[in-house]
Amino acid sequence: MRIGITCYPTYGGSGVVATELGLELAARGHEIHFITYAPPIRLAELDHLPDVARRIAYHEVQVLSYPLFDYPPYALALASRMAEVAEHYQLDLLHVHYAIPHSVSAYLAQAMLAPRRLPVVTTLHGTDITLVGQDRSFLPITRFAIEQSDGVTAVSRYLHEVTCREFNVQRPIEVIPNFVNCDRYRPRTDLNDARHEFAPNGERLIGHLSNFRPVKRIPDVIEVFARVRAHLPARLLLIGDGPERPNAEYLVREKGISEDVFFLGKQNAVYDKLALCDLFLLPSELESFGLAALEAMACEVPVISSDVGGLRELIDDGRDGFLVPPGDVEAMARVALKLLTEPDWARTIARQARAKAQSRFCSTLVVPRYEAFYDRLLGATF
Ligand code: GMT
Repeated sequence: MRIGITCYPTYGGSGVVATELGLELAARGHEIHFITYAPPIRLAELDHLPDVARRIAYHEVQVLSYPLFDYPPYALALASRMAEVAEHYQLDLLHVHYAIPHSVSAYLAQAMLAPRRLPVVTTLHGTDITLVGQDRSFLPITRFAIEQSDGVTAVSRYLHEVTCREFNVQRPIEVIPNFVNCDRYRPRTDLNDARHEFAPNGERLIGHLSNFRPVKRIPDVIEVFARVRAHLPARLLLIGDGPERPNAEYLVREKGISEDVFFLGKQNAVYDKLALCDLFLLPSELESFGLAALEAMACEVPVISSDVGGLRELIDDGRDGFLVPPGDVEAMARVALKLLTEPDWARTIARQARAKAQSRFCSTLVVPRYEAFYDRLLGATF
């Protein structure tokens, strides 16, 4: 199949899922065309995947800047580019990730090409529904685009429920969970040098990965780490970047723990860093899925996350990870200390986490569900 994929190419779970899906589909023989304003961050993986690279193209969306346009009309530029690429490369369908504004642009592109058929799939990821989509100014058009898409998927049962309830959407929405490539995200025994760099005296390593927005509750990560560090030698790896980073840096200085906290910024091969960790923290206010937690689990790293949204579908509390009420840093620090001081128990949890990732969320299991979904929409087999 020839598939056009649109997403936010910057750091964020929806862009990561869209890019990983494109890589997986290309590896399975499909031709993938990314249509975005910048190359999606994880396309850097293509440097290691020459066979996949020849089935992937990137089409940049340029937005004209003109003094009259205080708000350059990106959604329109995107729609034009989608229609152009779809026509020129004979795309079979468009798959957009994150409803706003991508599903509206795809709807316009489809209308521009009529009567040629160009099915549109929208995947709902999270804040497009839980936050942004519920802003009164966005709600009607988001609901419209969801209703008009030929196929809609949501990344968790939780998100499916919220979409139906808050948007009063009647149409079918298929839950296809996020996934991880279990070959790249795996436990590692070859990282001793890197481990030594961050923990030269055998300190315990705690990790966090996000786009550093307020919903991620970065101050909780730092508070939990400070409490753990008061009891045992530990270091914190903060992977990612975003608006909360300056606050986080300030907090770390205030607490006098700068020497033990590494702000690593945006990273391409996050699996190289996740696999170093003894523990991963995700104390978010809300997560419709919590992709970073799944990536840590696949690397055989135990996760403590907040007990919210789609994380409840990912983690079995006390079996393959831990769920604590959002904001309860005391509980999170207690579980963290127990895990770090009882390595046999931590190893059991970590192994179960990896087993869960492999048996339920591995790309080899989930990507065929997208293919089957496309197949049903097109009414043909491939
Ligand atoms: O983080 C967001 O607010 C938006 C979105 C993104 O683009 O990063 O993240 C959402 O989609 C991810 C991929 O499906 C999920 O793993 C995240 O849980 C979800 N974020 C939230 O629900 C806050």
